[in-house]
Amino acid sequence: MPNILLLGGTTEASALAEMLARHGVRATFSYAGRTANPRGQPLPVRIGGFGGVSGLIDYLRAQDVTHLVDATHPFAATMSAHAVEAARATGVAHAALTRAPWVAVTGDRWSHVADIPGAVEALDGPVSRVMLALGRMHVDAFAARPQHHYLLRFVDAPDAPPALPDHRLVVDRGPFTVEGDSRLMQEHRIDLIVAKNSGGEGAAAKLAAARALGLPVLMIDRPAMPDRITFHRPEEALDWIGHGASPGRERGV
Ligand code: 3Y8
Ligand code: NAP
Repeated sequence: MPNILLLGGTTEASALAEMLARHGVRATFSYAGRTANPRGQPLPVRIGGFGGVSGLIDYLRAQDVTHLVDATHPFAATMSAHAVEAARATGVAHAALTRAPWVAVTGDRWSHVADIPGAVEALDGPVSRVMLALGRMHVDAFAARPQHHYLLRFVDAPDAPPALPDHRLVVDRGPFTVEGDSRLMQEHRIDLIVAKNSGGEGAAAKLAAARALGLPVLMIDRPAMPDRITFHRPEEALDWIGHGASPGRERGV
């Protein structure tokens, strides 16, 4: 009988959780514990890190997991690397469920940087009004560019004010809408949007809003990922689980 560990935290992970629950597949949904009130799931939920690769290996063995589905965000590179390594060490079947990167379309004014430091580097210009749609974890890096006015958007209110002298903070968890993001950009007279190339729909509204308003976007490209079976639609992952993906098991003796 399959027993799935679903590493979550994205719209696609929540969609797969719904399908697994509907099909009565035994599965556990896992959050890192980054947010105060993560969305409820129709599966048993565990919250918090595993304790590195070895912790994850122990978990896979102790829970007799047969399939590990990594549906974490494309920027959750550490978790994804651990998942590949732990699945290989235990022989547990492994697949990623992620979304294709966004590509610029007519009307988009994107420039690309490789990572957060690259985005900080690119902001060395004159004073601008910057929408930093990157969440809370990397905001301190932008203290190196204090000249700008920043519009920040976090999932939860921070314990201490962000270390940016001139900022406004919006607390909102998304998924977002084009109308809402357009209104936000106009209200705050935004000149530039900084975004991660997350893909998917849940974070795409700001790109459509920027296009409609003719605003430039500084796009942070996603980190490289190890080679692995990768699905882009939850149905494909369900098929893989349901149709004879031979449940990988540690070779018992
Ligand atoms: C904790 C689980 C669902 C999943 C919803 C998606 C959509 C809304 C868009 C902007 C961009 C950002 C951020 C974002 C989006 C979805 C999805 C997505 C971006 C939750 C969630 C968890 C997190 C963690 C959080 C990070 C932050 C990133 C905010 C839940 C809501 C910027 C990424 O405050 C913090 O510490 C937040 C940290 C990692 C990135 C960062 O660097 O700060 N996501 N987001 C997951 C866990 O604990 O395991 O609380 O319900 C999930 C979602 N966030 O089914 O409803 O699918 O991507 N999340 C980015 O993409 O750029 C917001 O503001 O425009
Ligand atoms: P990360 O940097 O790749 O992971 C750092 C550590 O967090 C991992 O080594 C692991 O701790 C723990 N972790 C991450 N995801 C986990 C999960 N689903 N279940 C249990 N532990 C997890 O990850 P991140 O960028 O901080 O993202 C954390 C979570 O937020 C992920 O679930 C991701 O899907 C979600 N999210 C992230 C972003 C983003 O922009 N990064 C956007 C939307 C949602 P141990 O080493 O102790 O096991």
